[in-house]
Amino acid sequence: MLVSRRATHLLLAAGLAASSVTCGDENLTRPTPDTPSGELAVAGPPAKINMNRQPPANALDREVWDPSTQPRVVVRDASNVAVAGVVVTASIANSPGTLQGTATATTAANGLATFTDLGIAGTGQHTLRFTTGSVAATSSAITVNALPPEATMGKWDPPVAWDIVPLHMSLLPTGKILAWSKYESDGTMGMPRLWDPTIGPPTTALMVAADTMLFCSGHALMADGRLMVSGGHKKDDRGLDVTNIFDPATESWASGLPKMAKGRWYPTVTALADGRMITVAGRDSASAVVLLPEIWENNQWVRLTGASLKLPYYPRQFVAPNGKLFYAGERVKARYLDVDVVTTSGRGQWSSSTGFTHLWPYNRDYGSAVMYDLGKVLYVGGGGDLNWSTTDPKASAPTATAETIDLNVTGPHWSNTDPMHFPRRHLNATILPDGQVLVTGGTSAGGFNTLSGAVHTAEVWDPTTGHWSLLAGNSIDRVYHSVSLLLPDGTVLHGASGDAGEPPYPRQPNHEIFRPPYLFKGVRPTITSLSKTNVTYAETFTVTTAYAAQITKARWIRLGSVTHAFDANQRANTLTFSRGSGKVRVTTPAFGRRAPPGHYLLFLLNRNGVPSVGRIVHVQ
Ligand SMILES: [Cu+2]
Repeated sequence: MLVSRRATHLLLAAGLAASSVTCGDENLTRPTPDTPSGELAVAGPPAKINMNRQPPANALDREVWDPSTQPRVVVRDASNVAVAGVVVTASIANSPGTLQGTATATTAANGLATFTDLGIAGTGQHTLRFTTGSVAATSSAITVNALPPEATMGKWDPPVAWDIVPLHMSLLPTGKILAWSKYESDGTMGMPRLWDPTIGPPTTALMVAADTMLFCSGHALMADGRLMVSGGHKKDDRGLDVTNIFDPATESWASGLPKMAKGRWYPTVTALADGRMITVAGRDSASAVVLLPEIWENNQWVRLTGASLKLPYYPRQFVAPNGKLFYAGERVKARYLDVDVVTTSGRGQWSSSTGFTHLWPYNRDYGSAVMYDLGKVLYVGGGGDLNWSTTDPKASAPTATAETIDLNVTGPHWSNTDPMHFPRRHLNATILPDGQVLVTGGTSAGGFNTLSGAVHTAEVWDPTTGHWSLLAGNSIDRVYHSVSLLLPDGTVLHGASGDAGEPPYPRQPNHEIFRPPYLFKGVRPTITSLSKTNVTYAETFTVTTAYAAQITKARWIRLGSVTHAFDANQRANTLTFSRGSGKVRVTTPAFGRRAPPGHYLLFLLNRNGVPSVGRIVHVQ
């Protein structure tokens, strides 16, 4: 590249201005001033290019190399003066293969051109060539190895024992996990356990005794990070009217809280856009279905007398972008609930219209649903129990079908997506950092909980293609009362099953950890620090990361709180961000109806979908 002396001079000055932030670790000296006035030396055209840092000796197919092994070259003129502002182009020097990432880098004032996100697709031995103008340098060899099978299938760790069957499970803002069962191993009332995974295995979990039986309650995390637990177990099909709130800061349960108007057994609790909580459905202490939702506001429960509706157990419901509560199922007909409107019937109103229905024309009992991105719901599996208590049409076998519901359009709009490879009931759907949805466990057989149909093979759904991919299988039957929970490190805990008291459902006081394929694709971005962990809406904050140039996506997922094949707390947003030198600037959603206040796991991802470890961020 031929550059006029004047142009080179200007580029050199521009390069120097930038060098203080971009090249702090280089060990070359800057050109010395050659005139008494301090004017800078003016470099001639590039005459030499040399490797300053070699690419990795070994890498995986398509891996985005670590910043510490991204190649760097230095460009000098015929007099050994560093040349600034010239573009260096990288390419593969030999053998088939495709260079991935940004193949050009511009020299700074010290003549260094640093690449930031290179990788090679194509196995075998490669060298890279770096050229500028008519000069070129060749790197040392890079051996690119094929990805391991786990990069496609993921991997299950062996089972890990608990003292209880952790069939209700929540990830708390402290990173600890609160879980409870129906019974202790001696058959007495199940007591919650608080497990700190950094301390030891789940058997080291502390018992945090509750006054009442929390089995079959509904739960979700409040805006301040406490866990709201509504209702509980009086006896089978009969609920308690109690409210329990666990404070992760004091690691204790609040006492003396206002009760609900009705007992609730199998209700769903949801955090609303403004931080209020709502409890919907369940059966009361007399085993009657509770028709009126109750909303937690000003530290008490208020009945929504205008919103009487008969819904089956554990409604799959989400706050929609319009701020209303969206009931996605199990019933065929979906509905919106406006919690504040007042009609002649009272406060609160359900609305629906023609077309507010599943495409699969049966009740999706014990299917799972997730809001995997803003206003986008995946409802998958379910059905298969002809004895299920609903007036809706019922299927005799569980379904493999899945459908998406887009709440961002007026309508909303239902679409078929591909069916899973297995029909499933009692499955768990879990949002992954990369935007895909993992499905674990369940049974493919009809009837309430037929163990012979237990599905061990996991599957993952890609929202961009609508396809399901088969993953590795876990070792234990996990059907009714199984859970799955995304952990901050990007793995998924899949555990529990049984503990219902009836003999053919074996108790599974254990979990297995699933390591998704993205953990086998090489270098993982790391987050060094956050400028703040308490943020508000429409706020931009800084994430310090040496991987900034490799980040292609930022997402956050609300901490999970799961039971009975549904996580009432997880939901995800894709966040806007910009890349800077050594940092990424992330902007939070505009308001609570896009991301209800509370705690989220923030992930940064590279182009392979490899996520960082999640950092917990509190938005309010
Ligand atoms: Cu149950």
